Amino acid sequence: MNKKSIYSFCTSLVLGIANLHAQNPIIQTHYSPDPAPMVYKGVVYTYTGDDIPGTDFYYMTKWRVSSSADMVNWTDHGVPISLESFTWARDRAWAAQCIERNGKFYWYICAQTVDNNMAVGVAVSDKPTGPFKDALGKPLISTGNWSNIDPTVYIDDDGQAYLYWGNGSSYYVKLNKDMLSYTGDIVQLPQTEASFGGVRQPRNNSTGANNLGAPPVKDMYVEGPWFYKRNNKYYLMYAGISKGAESLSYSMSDKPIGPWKYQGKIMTDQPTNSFTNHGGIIDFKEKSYLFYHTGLLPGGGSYGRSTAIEEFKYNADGTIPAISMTKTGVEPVATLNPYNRVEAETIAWAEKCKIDQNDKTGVFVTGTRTGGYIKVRNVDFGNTSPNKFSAMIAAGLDGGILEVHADSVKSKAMAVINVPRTGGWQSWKLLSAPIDNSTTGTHDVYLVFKGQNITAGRELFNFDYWKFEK
Ligand code: FUB
Repeated sequence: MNKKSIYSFCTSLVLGIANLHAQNPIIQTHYSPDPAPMVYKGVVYTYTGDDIPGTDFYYMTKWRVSSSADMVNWTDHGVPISLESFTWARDRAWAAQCIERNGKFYWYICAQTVDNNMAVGVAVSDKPTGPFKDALGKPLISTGNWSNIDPTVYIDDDGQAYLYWGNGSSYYVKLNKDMLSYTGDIVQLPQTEASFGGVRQPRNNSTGANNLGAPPVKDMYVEGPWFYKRNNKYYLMYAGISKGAESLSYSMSDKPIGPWKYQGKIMTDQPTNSFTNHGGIIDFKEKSYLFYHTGLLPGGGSYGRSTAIEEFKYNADGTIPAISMTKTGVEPVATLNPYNRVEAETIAWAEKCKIDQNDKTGVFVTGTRTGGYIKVRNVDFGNTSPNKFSAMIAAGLDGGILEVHADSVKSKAMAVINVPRTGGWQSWKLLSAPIDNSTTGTHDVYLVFKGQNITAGRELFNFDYWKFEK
């Protein structure tokens, strides 16, 4: 091998390995902007919006939630709330965050009101995945302007909850214990250089959100605050500005209400293919993670944004290092048990399939097509091989083939299910196949969709859940 071919061999090896573990964006079956992570009982929930590709503004209509216990396999819980859930909301289902208090979940959202302003509302549920209901039947924060977007909420150790939000300026109120009302005035934070790295120029209200005023500015608070406390320090991460697009910056304080001290940019100067960036930070299983969004999912862009995650380590003084955007994302922090029922919509990476939901089945995988697959990472088969694979499937037409592979779509199939016509797209049948080649230990599993003869180009079958048996 000459030098050039050795180089190209090494490059393809590196790229091959990178693609093998491509994990960003974390959801490929729909767009997932404005991620707001929440840790509850050993599971991370990610609350997002739902961008509509092809639009020319942020005209979203619903919010979604996914969860993971291992940071790489995300279970889609569908759309628990939409604009229809809030009688006062007209359009623009924008950034939101959910928090638990005393066993109830409060999902703070923002949307455009019937009088064309933006307002913050709150939906409540007994479960992190819903069903949620508008708790008030009216907005919680509605002061008749465009700045009432992007609520972020945190409950301090003394039980006092704070709601921050704002486009152009940030605001906060102290929430009451009911999480549905507040006491005291709405406070607007001073937009000083010391607090936010730059001063925002006056904005023109007629053009609405994301009007950044006259450049150039070093940095400044734009929108998308994320408020939290860690080791007695308070953090306010937000979308600042860098080279004509948003970048994530942050400020710190010793008190929940400031004064805030600008700390610099967290994520910047890498092209995200999106004007906005919006994120959240959590600690989970002794690791720290930044959730953010990019327009990098195929077909994406400023109005087709998707959640991505990077792991990072705080500096010893509690400051946050610069974090680079990657395609590989994060590593699993747990294994997945294939002997429990696994929802088909539990996905590390998916191609050529979509997610749908209805009242009877809940959330399920649909639109499966030849060449498509679902990858599930870090599946632990244990010391003895399973001997049976089962899948709950519905096919309104001639079905197709569902193959199960370990580690690669090209490996010898572990199991093959020939999917017949089941009598309708919601006529579910539990189909099973024996395990052909013994598999033990931990592997990535690929559930591969294939058509045969006339089914090759069509939607093949719907897929609700799967499991292995010994
Ligand atoms: O997703 C709509 C808006 O774009 C959000 O509310 C902002 O934070 C920005 O991401």
